[in-house]
Amino acid sequence: PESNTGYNYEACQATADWLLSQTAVRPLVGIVCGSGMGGLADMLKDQVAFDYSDIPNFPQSTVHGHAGRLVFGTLKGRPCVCMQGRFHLYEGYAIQKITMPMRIFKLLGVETVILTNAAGGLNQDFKVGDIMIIKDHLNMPGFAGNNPLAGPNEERFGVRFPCMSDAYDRELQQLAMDVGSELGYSDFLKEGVYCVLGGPSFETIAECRMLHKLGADAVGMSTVHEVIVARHCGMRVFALSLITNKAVMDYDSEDKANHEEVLQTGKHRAEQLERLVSTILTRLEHN
Ligand code: 6GU
Repeated sequence: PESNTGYNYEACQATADWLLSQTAVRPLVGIVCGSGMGGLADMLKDQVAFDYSDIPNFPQSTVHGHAGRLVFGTLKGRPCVCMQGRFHLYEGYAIQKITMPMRIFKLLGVETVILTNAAGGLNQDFKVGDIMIIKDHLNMPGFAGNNPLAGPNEERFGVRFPCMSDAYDRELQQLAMDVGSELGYSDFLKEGVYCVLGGPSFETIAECRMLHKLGADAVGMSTVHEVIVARHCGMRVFALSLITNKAVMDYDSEDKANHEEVLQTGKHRAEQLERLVSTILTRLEHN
Protein backbone atom coordinates (compact mmCIF):
# COMPACT_ATOMS: atom_id res chain seq x y z
CA PRO A 1 0.00 0.00 0.00
CA GLU A 2 0.87 3.64 -0.48
CA SER A 3 2.67 5.26 2.44
CA ASN A 4 0.87 7.81 4.60
CA THR A 5 3.44 10.55 4.11
CA GLY A 6 1.81 13.63 2.66
CA TYR A 7 -1.00 13.11 5.17
CA ASN A 8 1.01 14.02 8.22
CA TYR A 9 -0.06 16.63 10.76
CA GLU A 10 1.51 19.55 8.91
CA ALA A 11 -0.17 18.62 5.62
CA CYS A 12 -3.56 18.30 7.34
CA GLN A 13 -2.99 21.63 9.11
CA ALA A 14 -2.14 23.33 5.81
CA THR A 15 -5.33 21.99 4.22
CA ALA A 16 -7.47 23.02 7.19
CA ASP A 17 -5.88 26.50 7.28
CA TRP A 18 -6.53 26.94 3.56
CA LEU A 19 -10.20 25.99 4.01
CA LEU A 20 -10.59 28.29 7.02
CA SER A 21 -9.16 31.13 4.94
CA GLN A 22 -11.79 30.54 2.24
CA THR A 23 -14.92 30.48 4.41
CA ALA A 24 -16.26 32.19 7.51
CA VAL A 25 -18.16 29.04 8.55
CA ARG A 26 -16.70 27.43 11.70
CA PRO A 27 -18.28 23.98 11.70
CA LEU A 28 -18.93 22.04 14.92
CA VAL A 29 -20.54 19.20 13.00
CA GLY A 30 -19.04 17.23 10.11
CA ILE A 31 -21.27 15.10 7.93
CA VAL A 32 -20.28 12.36 5.47
CA CYS A 33 -22.93 11.53 2.87
CA GLY A 34 -23.20 7.97 1.59
CA SER A 35 -24.13 6.83 -1.93
CA GLY A 36 -27.35 8.55 -3.01
CA MET A 37 -27.52 10.62 0.19
CA GLY A 38 -25.71 13.70 -1.05
CA GLY A 39 -29.01 15.62 -0.75
CA LEU A 40 -28.06 16.34 2.85
CA ALA A 41 -25.37 18.71 1.64
CA ASP A 42 -27.88 20.52 -0.57
CA MET A 43 -29.90 21.40 2.54
CA LEU A 44 -27.12 23.64 3.85
CA LYS A 45 -27.82 27.38 3.74
CA ASP A 46 -25.27 30.05 2.74
CA GLN A 47 -23.13 27.42 1.08
CA VAL A 48 -19.46 27.66 0.37
CA ALA A 49 -18.52 24.58 -1.62
CA PHE A 50 -15.19 23.23 -2.84
CA ASP A 51 -14.60 20.56 -5.43
CA TYR A 52 -12.23 18.03 -3.91
CA SER A 53 -9.93 18.71 -6.84
CA ASP A 54 -9.54 22.34 -5.70
CA ILE A 55 -8.56 21.54 -2.10
CA PRO A 56 -4.81 21.29 -1.44
CA ASN A 57 -3.73 17.73 -0.49
CA PHE A 58 -7.30 16.40 -0.72
CA PRO A 59 -7.92 12.99 -2.32
CA GLN A 60 -10.20 12.85 -5.42
CA SER A 61 -13.45 10.90 -5.82
CA THR A 62 -14.23 8.58 -8.74
CA VAL A 63 -17.51 6.70 -8.22
CA HIS A 64 -20.82 7.36 -9.98
CA GLY A 65 -23.29 8.76 -7.42
CA HIS A 66 -20.61 10.57 -5.43
CA ALA A 67 -20.27 14.23 -6.34
CA GLY A 68 -16.95 14.97 -4.70
CA ARG A 69 -17.52 18.32 -2.97
CA LEU A 70 -16.82 19.65 0.48
CA VAL A 71 -19.74 21.90 1.40
CA PHE A 72 -19.71 24.41 4.27
CA GLY A 73 -22.91 26.07 5.44
CA THR A 74 -25.54 26.14 8.14
CA LEU A 75 -28.29 23.65 8.83
CA LYS A 76 -31.05 25.30 10.85
CA GLY A 77 -28.49 27.85 11.98
CA ARG A 78 -25.85 25.29 12.96
CA PRO A 79 -22.50 25.63 11.22
CA CYS A 80 -21.64 22.39 9.39
CA VAL A 81 -19.23 20.93 6.91
CA CYS A 82 -20.43 18.16 4.64
CA MET A 83 -18.57 15.67 2.46
CA GLN A 84 -20.68 15.08 -0.62
CA GLY A 85 -19.00 11.91 -1.78
CA ARG A 86 -16.44 9.89 0.14
CA PHE A 87 -13.42 7.71 -0.58
CA HIS A 88 -13.41 3.92 -0.54
CA LEU A 89 -10.81 1.17 -0.31
CA TYR A 90 -12.12 -0.33 -3.54
CA GLU A 91 -11.14 2.80 -5.46
CA GLY A 92 -7.57 1.79 -4.70
CA TYR A 93 -6.71 4.55 -2.25
CA ALA A 94 -4.39 4.01 0.66
CA ILE A 95 -6.53 3.72 3.79
CA GLN A 96 -4.86 6.81 5.31
CA LYS A 97 -6.05 8.80 2.32
CA ILE A 98 -9.64 7.63 2.72
CA THR A 99 -9.71 8.85 6.31
CA MET A 100 -7.68 12.04 5.92
CA PRO A 101 -10.84 14.19 5.76
CA MET A 102 -11.65 13.19 9.37
CA ARG A 103 -8.42 14.83 10.50
CA ILE A 104 -9.31 17.88 8.44
CA PHE A 105 -12.69 17.95 10.22
CA LYS A 106 -10.89 17.84 13.56
CA LEU A 107 -8.57 20.71 12.64
CA LEU A 108 -11.54 22.74 11.38
CA GLY A 109 -13.01 22.53 14.88
CA VAL A 110 -15.56 19.75 14.33
CA GLU A 111 -16.70 18.03 17.54
CA THR A 112 -19.36 15.65 16.21
CA VAL A 113 -19.21 13.54 13.04
CA ILE A 114 -22.33 12.09 11.43
CA LEU A 115 -21.78 9.46 8.76
CA THR A 116 -24.27 7.80 6.43
CA ASN A 117 -23.88 4.86 4.09
CA ALA A 118 -25.79 2.43 1.91
CA ALA A 119 -25.62 -1.14 3.15
CA GLY A 120 -26.91 -4.62 2.47
CA GLY A 121 -29.21 -6.07 5.13
CA LEU A 122 -28.05 -9.31 6.75
CA ASN A 123 -30.51 -9.23 9.66
CA GLN A 124 -33.58 -11.10 8.41
CA ASP A 125 -35.88 -8.68 10.26
CA PHE A 126 -34.58 -5.78 8.14
CA LYS A 127 -36.45 -4.55 5.09
CA VAL A 128 -35.20 -2.58 2.12
CA GLY A 129 -35.57 1.09 3.08
CA ASP A 130 -34.90 0.55 6.77
CA ILE A 131 -32.54 2.99 8.44
CA MET A 132 -30.12 1.32 10.86
CA ILE A 133 -28.49 3.26 13.67
CA ILE A 134 -24.99 1.78 13.88
CA LYS A 135 -24.23 0.69 17.44
CA ASP A 136 -20.99 -1.19 16.73
CA HIS A 137 -18.86 -2.51 13.89
CA LEU A 138 -16.86 -5.44 12.56
CA ASN A 139 -13.70 -4.18 10.89
CA MET A 140 -12.76 -7.01 8.52
CA PRO A 141 -9.95 -5.14 6.68
CA GLY A 142 -8.60 -4.33 10.16
CA PHE A 143 -8.35 -8.05 10.96
CA ALA A 144 -6.10 -8.35 7.92
CA GLY A 145 -3.83 -5.51 9.03
CA ASN A 146 -5.47 -2.77 6.99
CA ASN A 147 -6.26 -0.25 9.73
CA PRO A 148 -6.08 3.51 9.00
CA LEU A 149 -4.00 4.04 12.15
CA ALA A 150 -1.30 1.55 11.10
CA GLY A 151 2.07 3.23 10.78
CA PRO A 152 3.73 5.81 13.03
CA ASN A 153 1.25 7.29 15.51
CA GLU A 154 0.68 11.05 15.42
CA GLU A 155 0.30 11.92 19.11
CA ARG A 156 -1.15 15.33 18.26
CA PHE A 157 -4.20 13.50 16.93
CA GLY A 158 -4.48 10.72 19.50
CA VAL A 159 -3.01 7.75 21.37
CA ARG A 160 -1.26 4.73 19.86
CA PHE A 161 -3.93 2.24 20.96
CA PRO A 162 -7.33 3.93 20.93
CA CYS A 163 -10.35 2.32 22.57
CA MET A 164 -13.17 1.30 20.21
CA SER A 165 -15.71 -0.15 22.65
CA ASP A 166 -17.31 3.30 22.87
CA ALA A 167 -16.91 4.23 19.19
CA TYR A 168 -20.59 4.99 18.59
CA ASP A 169 -21.89 7.58 21.03
CA ARG A 170 -24.73 6.06 23.03
CA GLU A 171 -26.43 9.36 23.81
CA LEU A 172 -26.58 10.17 20.11
CA GLN A 173 -28.07 6.74 19.39
CA GLN A 174 -30.76 7.39 21.98
CA LEU A 175 -31.34 10.87 20.60
CA ALA A 176 -31.78 9.40 17.11
CA MET A 177 -34.30 6.87 18.42
CA ASP A 178 -36.24 9.65 20.17
CA VAL A 179 -36.17 11.94 17.14
CA GLY A 180 -37.11 9.01 14.88
CA SER A 181 -40.15 8.20 16.97
CA GLU A 182 -41.23 11.87 17.05
CA LEU A 183 -41.01 11.96 13.27
CA GLY A 184 -43.06 8.77 12.96
CA TYR A 185 -40.13 6.72 11.65
CA SER A 186 -40.20 3.98 14.28
CA ASP A 187 -41.42 1.32 11.83
CA PHE A 188 -38.27 1.58 9.73
CA LEU A 189 -35.72 2.81 12.27
CA LYS A 190 -33.56 -0.08 13.51
CA GLU A 191 -30.22 -0.48 15.23
CA GLY A 192 -27.42 -2.93 14.63
CA VAL A 193 -23.86 -3.90 13.86
CA TYR A 194 -22.25 -2.76 10.60
CA CYS A 195 -19.57 -4.88 8.96
CA VAL A 196 -17.12 -3.30 6.52
CA LEU A 197 -15.47 -5.22 3.68
CA GLY A 198 -13.02 -3.97 1.09
CA GLY A 199 -15.25 -4.49 -1.98
CA PRO A 200 -15.80 -3.76 -4.84
CA SER A 201 -17.29 -7.20 -5.44
CA PHE A 202 -20.41 -7.86 -3.41
CA GLU A 203 -20.44 -10.80 -1.00
CA THR A 204 -20.99 -14.42 -1.94
CA ILE A 205 -23.84 -16.29 -0.29
CA ALA A 206 -21.37 -18.13 1.96
CA GLU A 207 -19.79 -14.83 2.99
CA CYS A 208 -23.17 -13.32 3.88
CA ARG A 209 -24.02 -16.34 6.00
CA MET A 210 -20.67 -16.12 7.73
CA LEU A 211 -21.01 -12.40 8.47
CA HIS A 212 -24.51 -12.90 9.83
CA LYS A 213 -23.28 -15.67 12.12
CA LEU A 214 -20.51 -13.38 13.32
CA GLY A 215 -23.05 -10.82 14.50
CA ALA A 216 -23.31 -8.38 11.60
CA ASP A 217 -26.72 -6.89 10.81
CA ALA A 218 -25.62 -4.98 7.72
CA VAL A 219 -22.65 -5.06 5.35
CA GLY A 220 -21.02 -2.32 3.32
CA MET A 221 -17.76 -0.87 2.07
CA SER A 222 -17.24 2.34 4.06
CA THR A 223 -17.63 4.31 7.31
CA VAL A 224 -15.64 2.12 9.73
CA HIS A 225 -12.25 3.50 8.66
CA GLU A 226 -13.53 7.04 9.12
CA VAL A 227 -15.05 6.19 12.50
CA ILE A 228 -11.71 4.82 13.74
CA VAL A 229 -9.82 7.95 12.75
CA ALA A 230 -12.55 10.26 14.06
CA ARG A 231 -12.52 8.48 17.44
CA HIS A 232 -8.73 8.46 17.54
CA CYS A 233 -8.73 12.27 17.50
CA GLY A 234 -11.59 12.53 20.00
CA MET A 235 -14.60 13.47 17.91
CA ARG A 236 -18.03 12.16 18.84
CA VAL A 237 -19.47 9.77 16.24
CA PHE A 238 -22.97 8.94 15.06
CA ALA A 239 -23.57 6.73 12.00
CA LEU A 240 -26.54 5.48 10.01
CA SER A 241 -26.93 2.79 7.35
CA LEU A 242 -29.68 2.93 4.79
CA ILE A 243 -30.56 -0.69 3.97
CA THR A 244 -30.71 -0.46 0.19
CA ASN A 245 -30.96 -4.18 -0.51
CA LYS A 246 -31.09 -7.50 1.27
CA ALA A 247 -27.85 -9.44 1.21
CA VAL A 248 -28.40 -12.73 -0.63
CA MET A 249 -28.40 -15.49 1.99
CA ASP A 250 -29.69 -18.58 0.19
CA TYR A 251 -29.06 -20.48 -3.01
CA ASP A 252 -32.71 -20.45 -4.14
CA SER A 253 -32.79 -16.66 -4.23
CA GLU A 254 -33.08 -14.93 -7.60
CA ASP A 255 -31.84 -11.64 -6.08
CA LYS A 256 -28.53 -10.13 -7.10
CA ALA A 257 -26.89 -7.17 -5.37
CA ASN A 258 -26.34 -4.28 -7.78
CA HIS A 259 -25.33 -0.65 -7.60
CA GLU A 260 -28.47 0.66 -9.35
CA GLU A 261 -30.71 -0.81 -6.67
CA VAL A 262 -28.50 0.80 -4.04
CA LEU A 263 -28.87 4.24 -5.65
CA GLN A 264 -32.61 3.79 -6.27
CA THR A 265 -33.42 3.02 -2.62
CA GLY A 266 -31.21 5.91 -1.60
CA LYS A 267 -33.47 8.26 -3.55
CA HIS A 268 -36.62 6.73 -2.10
CA ARG A 269 -35.67 7.18 1.56
CA ALA A 270 -33.29 10.10 1.18
CA GLU A 271 -35.77 12.74 2.29
CA GLN A 272 -36.61 10.98 5.53
CA LEU A 273 -32.98 10.24 6.25
CA GLU A 274 -32.13 13.90 5.66
CA ARG A 275 -34.91 15.03 7.98
CA LEU A 276 -33.74 12.59 10.65
CA VAL A 277 -30.16 13.84 10.47
CA SER A 278 -31.11 17.52 10.35
CA THR A 279 -33.43 17.15 13.35
CA ILE A 280 -30.75 15.31 15.33
CA LEU A 281 -28.38 18.10 14.46
CA THR A 282 -30.56 20.81 15.92
CA ARG A 283 -30.60 18.93 19.23
CA LEU A 284 -26.84 18.49 19.53
CA GLU A 285 -25.09 20.19 22.41
CA HIS A 286 -21.57 21.49 21.97
CA ASN A 287 -19.01 22.96 24.32
CL1 6GU B 1 -25.18 -6.24 -0.25
N1 6GU B 1 -22.79 -5.38 0.24
C1 6GU B 1 -21.86 -4.46 0.38
N2 6GU B 1 -20.61 -4.88 0.66
N3 6GU B 1 -22.07 -3.16 0.26
C2 6GU B 1 -23.30 -2.78 -0.01
C3 6GU B 1 -24.34 -3.68 -0.18
C4 6GU B 1 -24.02 -5.01 -0.04
N4 6GU B 1 -25.46 -2.98 -0.44
C5 6GU B 1 -25.13 -1.69 -0.45
N5 6GU B 1 -23.83 -1.56 -0.18
